This record gives sequence, C-alpha cells and structure tokens, in this order.
Amino acid sequence: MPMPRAGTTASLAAALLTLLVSGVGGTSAEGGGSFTEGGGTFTGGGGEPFCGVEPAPRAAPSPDLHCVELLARYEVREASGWGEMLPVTSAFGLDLDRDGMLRWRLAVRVSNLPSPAALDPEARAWIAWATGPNLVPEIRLGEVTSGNGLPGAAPGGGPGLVAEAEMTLDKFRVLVTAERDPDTPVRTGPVALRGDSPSMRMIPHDEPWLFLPTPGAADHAGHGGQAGDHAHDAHAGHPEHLQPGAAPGDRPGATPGDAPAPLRWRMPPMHPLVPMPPGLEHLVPAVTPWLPGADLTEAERSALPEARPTRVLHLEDGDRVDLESGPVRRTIRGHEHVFFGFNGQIPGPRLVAPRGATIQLRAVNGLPFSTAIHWHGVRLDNRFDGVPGVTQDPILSGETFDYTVALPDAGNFWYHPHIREDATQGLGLYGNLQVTAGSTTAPGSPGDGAAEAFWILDDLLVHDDGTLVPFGLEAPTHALMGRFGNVILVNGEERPVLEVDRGQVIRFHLTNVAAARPFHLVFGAPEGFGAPEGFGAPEGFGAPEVLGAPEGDAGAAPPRVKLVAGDLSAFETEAWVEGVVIAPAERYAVEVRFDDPGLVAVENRVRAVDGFYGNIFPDVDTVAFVRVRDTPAPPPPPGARPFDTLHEDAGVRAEIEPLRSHLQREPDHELVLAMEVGEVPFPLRPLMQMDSAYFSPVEWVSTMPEMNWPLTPREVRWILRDGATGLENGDIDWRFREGDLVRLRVRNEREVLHAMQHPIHVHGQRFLVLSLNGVPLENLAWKDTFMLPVGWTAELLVEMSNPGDWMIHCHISEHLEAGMQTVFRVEPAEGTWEGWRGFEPVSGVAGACEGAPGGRRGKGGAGRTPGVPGG
Ligand SMILES: [Cu+2]
Repeated sequence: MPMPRAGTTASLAAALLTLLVSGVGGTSAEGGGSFTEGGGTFTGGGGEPFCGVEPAPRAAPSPDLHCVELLARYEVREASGWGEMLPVTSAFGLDLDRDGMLRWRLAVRVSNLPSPAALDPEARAWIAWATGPNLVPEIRLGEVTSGNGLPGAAPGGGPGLVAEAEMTLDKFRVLVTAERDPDTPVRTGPVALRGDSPSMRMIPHDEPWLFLPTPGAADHAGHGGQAGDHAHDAHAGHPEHLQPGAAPGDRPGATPGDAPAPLRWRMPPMHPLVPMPPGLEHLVPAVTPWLPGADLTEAERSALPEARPTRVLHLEDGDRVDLESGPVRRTIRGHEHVFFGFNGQIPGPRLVAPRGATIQLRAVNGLPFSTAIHWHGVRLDNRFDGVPGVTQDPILSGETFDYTVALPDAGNFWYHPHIREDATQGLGLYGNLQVTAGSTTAPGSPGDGAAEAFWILDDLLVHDDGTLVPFGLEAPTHALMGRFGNVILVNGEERPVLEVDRGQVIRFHLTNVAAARPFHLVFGAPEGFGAPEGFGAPEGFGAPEVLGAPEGDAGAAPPRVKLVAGDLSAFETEAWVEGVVIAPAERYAVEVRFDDPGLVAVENRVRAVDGFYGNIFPDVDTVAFVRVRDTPAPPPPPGARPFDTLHEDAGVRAEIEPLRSHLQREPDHELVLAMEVGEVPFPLRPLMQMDSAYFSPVEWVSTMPEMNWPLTPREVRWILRDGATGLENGDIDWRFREGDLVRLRVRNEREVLHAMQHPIHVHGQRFLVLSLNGVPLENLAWKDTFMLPVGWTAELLVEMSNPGDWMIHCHISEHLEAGMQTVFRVEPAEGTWEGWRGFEPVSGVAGACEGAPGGRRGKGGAGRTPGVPGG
C-alpha cells in the first residue's frame, strides 16, 4: 500500500493511528513496469514542476519528501500550490553549509490566487516565505508573480506563479502572505497559503505509547533472551569456521583457571542527547557475539605484535611485495584490543607506484579465517579483483594468493578484504594504494609545492568501559543502518595532531573506510576549536572522558579549502568548499593553506535526528588537529600553480564535456535501492513505521542504536532492484560490451520501511554522476563510488572499459552482507568473457547463509565463504 502522507492529508493524530494500525508496507512489491522519459530537468522555478504531477517524473526526487503542499485559507479557497524542494548540488553531489545543513532551492508555485486585495484592500503583492516551525527565522523567498500576471494561473491551469530562493532549514513552513509593500523584508500581512516541510511530519517516539497497551511477554518470544543463548550450529559445516574469540595458533601456557569469561551482548551506548523508547533494552542480535582474541589469556594476548603505524612502500613496475594480514594488539583509550593489520600495520602499508606500472602483491593470510583483497577503484584484470565467489576462491587461513595489479589510472585507491568487511575492515584491514602521475592535479599526485597528508577516516564502536562492542559471528549486527562507531579515527588514531609551518599548503588525500558513516569535514571551526556553546553532542559520546584540544594553543582562523580531485580523476575545475562530504569508500583530494599560526580543529559537522522527540539537531566531533607553527614555510617552487587560483583541468574537461550529451537520451537501465524487513521483535516495527513518515536525506549519525544493532541480515534485506524487470540483487542479469557507455538511473526508494543513503560502488569501471534529481552537475570527476541520499535520483554514465564479472554494491558493510549487491558482465570488445571457473552472473541462489534473506556472491554454492566470521 502507498505510504500515507501524514501531515499533508491527515491530522497528526490520525496519521499516527494510521501508521500504528496499518502496517505500512515495507515492501514495494511492484517490480516490473517501465520507466521512460529521458533527462527531465527540474531546476527549480525555471524547470518542469514535479510536485502535484501524476505520475511523478522518475528523474525527480521523491515528491513525498520534496514537496510541500500549500493549503489555502477560506477567503482564497480556490488557490492551491506547492513548495518544491530541490537540493542544491555541488561537486560532492549534495551541498551543505558549514554546520552540515543541507541547502535547498525552494520554489513556490501557486495557482488561482486572486488579487491580494481579497485579504487586505491595501495589499499589493503576494510574498512567499520560508520560516522555522516557530516562525523564526524568516526567509523571504520573493514575490509570487507570473509571466501572465495576477490573478490566475499559467496557461492550461497549471502551476503558474513562482518564487524561489536558496535556504537551509531542517524543518520549515512555507507561507504566502498578502503584503502592502512588495519589497518588505519582514512578514506583516495575512497568510493566504501555508504548508509544512516533510520533516515536520516526524513523530516523537514517546507519543505512540499513549496509544498502545503494555507489550506482553509473548511479543519477545523467539528473539530476545540472554546473550550466549544463541548456540547456532549453522557453521558446523565449515570446519574452519572461527569460534568466538578464536585466535591463530594453539594456546601455550593457557590453563583452565585463566580462561576469560565468554562474550555477552550488551546494548551499545546511546547517543547522549537522544533517549531510548521503552521496551528495547532487552533486545540482542540473534547471532553469537564475536571479537578476535576474546578468549585469549593475558599472556597470549601480550604475545601478539603491537600494531605499527603505516609505512610507505615505493614500488616500480614489476616489483613484488608481500601483504600479510594477521592479528595485532592495539590500544585505544587505554584499553588493549586485538585488531588486524597488514604487515602488522594499521592502516596497512601505503603502496606508491607510478601510473602504468604493474605490481605483484602476494596476499599472505595470517588470519584465523579466510580472506581476499579487493583493490578498490583500480581498473585491473578481473581475475585479481579479489571478490570470493566471483573472481577467486577465498584465501584460506595460512594460504596465499598472488595478485597482479595493473595501474591504468592515477589516484588514491585503497585495499581491503571483500569478506565480512564489517568486522575485518572494521578492525584495521585497510590501506591506501597511491598511483602517481605527471599531472599535479591528478588525484594521487602531491601537487605543486604542497606537502601531502594521507588521512584514512574510520570510526569504532566502543562501550562506556572502553571495550569493543562485539561483532556477529554468523552474520553482522547493525543490519539496519550499518555499524556507526562512537570513536572517530584518523589513520587508526584518535585526534592526531598534524604539525605544519605557517603558509604551508597541505594536500590531504582523504579516504573513508568506515562501515557506514559519511563524514562532513570542516577545517577550523569559526568559533575556534572544540564544540561551540550549545552545539551538539558531548564529543566522543560514550567515552569515559571528554577529550579536548591540546593545551597551550590559540585557535587559528579557519583556512580556505580547495577541492582538487575525486576517486579517479581531477575535477574539471578546482573549487573552494566549506567542508568535505565523503561517504564510505570515497576519496577526495583537497588542498588547504594554513596561513594563521595556532591550532586548527578539523571537525565532523553534521545534523542528527532525534527520533524520540522528532527533532533535528547539530552534532559535532573533533576528528583531528592541525598545529600551525609560527615559522614560515619555504616558498613554493618556481612555476608552481598558485594556491589562490582555481585551476581548470583542460584534459579532464575535454574528456567529460562530450559525455554530458548522454543526459539527453533514455537511461539504459534503472537501479532501485530498496529494502525489506522480515520478522522483528516488538516494538521495532511500529517504531519503524512511525519513522517512515519522514526520512532525512542522510543519516550522518547513529541516534537510535537500540533499533539498529539487534538486527541482522536475517531480519533485514537490502535490495538492488532492476527497475525494468523487477529482478533483485544476484538475480539481476546485466551484460555489456567493452566500450559501452551505459546510462544508469539510480533511484533511492523512499517507500520502504527504513530508507537511508547508500554509497554505491561499481567494481572495475569508472563512472560520472551526470545529474542529481534532474539537475545536471556542473563540475565532474571520474568516480567509482558515490552516495545517493534518500528519495533522490541520480543519472550515472558508466564507462564499460574493462571486461569481466564485476560487482556493483552498497559500500555500507552491513548492507552488502544483507544482500545489496549484484554482478554484471562486460564482454570483451571481441569474443566472450569466459568467467572465473565459468562463473555466471545470474543467480537464483538466495539464503546461502542459513536463512539469511539475501544470498551472496553469485551462484554455485560459492556464495558464502567458509571460515569467515559469518561464513
Ligand atoms: Cu546501503
């Protein structure tokens, strides 16, 4: 059934009851159908309308989340209208202000308005406003005028009158008033039309309890229970399946007396500013808690090597190195953990090689379970893409695999295991692969006279006592939103301090390896460092102590930040940016010049949703510091590009510009991002139903871990759906030929039980994001990963340049494990692709992992991989 439009067509109470009673459909089962219409453009007031249009244009964002229905007062009851919300776009896709608020272009279209004298004899103009829920602040959108004059509508009776402006408000009202002074900067006249933003529909979680009987114990049957009760024997068929807490090797010196207590589930820390609805505290995931080394004695643990910082390995064509993954010790917040490292390092070694080189990388598996290494973003030979079940067998514990990695593109790439990323990548298995080129704007290049900093962003989920929240053994926890951590790490460290000289330009090569968290990095808080007064959550929430800035430094003025390059190329033009939006698996290169001595805080500034009270609030975490010394940096070398000018990359522009014409034609395929929720313990479903009245475009912060963490891929299935055939995930059968330019429309379905943003990654190829929500993007770079907010639509152009069987998937680790993946085939320019062991991309195999709704990795039983946590 369709999602009720709470707040627009029903009173809040009625909507609430509807939501509670009706079981709003988590599944939009209609799979097939056609999608026609080429590249509609919805550029605000000047473009086509998409609100109040049936059927809604498929290139436009979800009307339910982007349309404000305007209701008329009695005296002007013939009038009607819409506020149309189009996100302002940027080089990152969405555009945020410095505080992480999304910028909207709000267009107000009104029909059948009489003369403003209908409300006030002296009024001369209709003025449109956006204002907060309490009528502050007040943003003048402009005079509502039309080309064919007041009163009336456009020819044909369609929406005729338009006022529009950019704005940033989390929740807002749209008002149209009759004003005596057409230029009035403040609203004084009577209101003729009014409407509320979709975000105003959020229903506080404490309200439904007024309507519900006390939940009975029967509701908990079959799921709850105490941790440790989940004696799953599903992995019995996998002889080397990791036992909880197992570590490699035998256990010399262990005696029965010093065996640690078994792991038990405990609820992860709540966000300190968001209360928990009652009735959720007893829920635990229906999988076994697992942490590496949890059953080791002190002596065994101390025998593990301590994690070392990253080393740089300079490689030339034909060079060969070993990359050995294995357990290491790692201390965070005074608490020692067992993590994993490559060659004992976290992050793993930074591999540096020139473009055009081919390097040999021997993966040595020193882990107690299987692995494989994926070279993210590299357009390499398909056989070495590192996807078990698609391009290779998993590398068993103690075994090796030789990767031949050819490097056709400059860039800052990264490598990670492609098995149970939630746990393996989440515990330290990641590293950068820097491919340099002559061009100083290329993504992997150091730039003119700039010093380089490689920052790998991650987050870690820890309990209040500093211990790690365990992972699920058989399957991931946190399958709803993905595992958001509460400790932010840069290169595995909490709040590192980078020392620079005054006037120094630093080129930051940023990589986001977090399982789920998108960052919005801002260099230098305008107020100085630290969280400003009244601004957001206590830092590092859940931490035993609040960590502040290093002492003895004054705050420096915020530096300017220049966006240079994306995943696989420079941008057509460099751009000044207020912050860097970087989703999981994305990379960006930015240059920052530190002119002012002192301390610069690098903060993650985002908006958080408080589901309990239905609010949106700012959330700030300090990620790192840059200490600017009062010693001048050496001048840039002669001939270096000046920092103050924005460089245009003629080569990139020449390559990309002709490809924009693909917006004029029909999409070749449509990919719908969706999800389904199976049986979940009470009261998760009614809570999700309430939340489904509104979804924020991006969940930047986990504010409801109590709903997220108990869910596994057994209860939640994330979906890639072929819009034309309705086939889902592994059943999608897309075949292309080398050289094809495939226009792919991606729609992030709003009409599901819990929608959220997805960072979509295409293996082995590169693509452009031509437009978002029907608005062409002006400044492009080649990408391998991009994030699509809720209810948005993107038009991609994927260049099929590399034959083989390649995955396309969501890079939220838990969504990938919950099914959100498929494999497409690119035939070589001549002949046919043989495939790995005759692998066929079509798969009917679902539930390869004992009841998990989403099967994994193609067909033929190669789906699950033995020996993994979850294998
Ligand atoms: Cu996802």
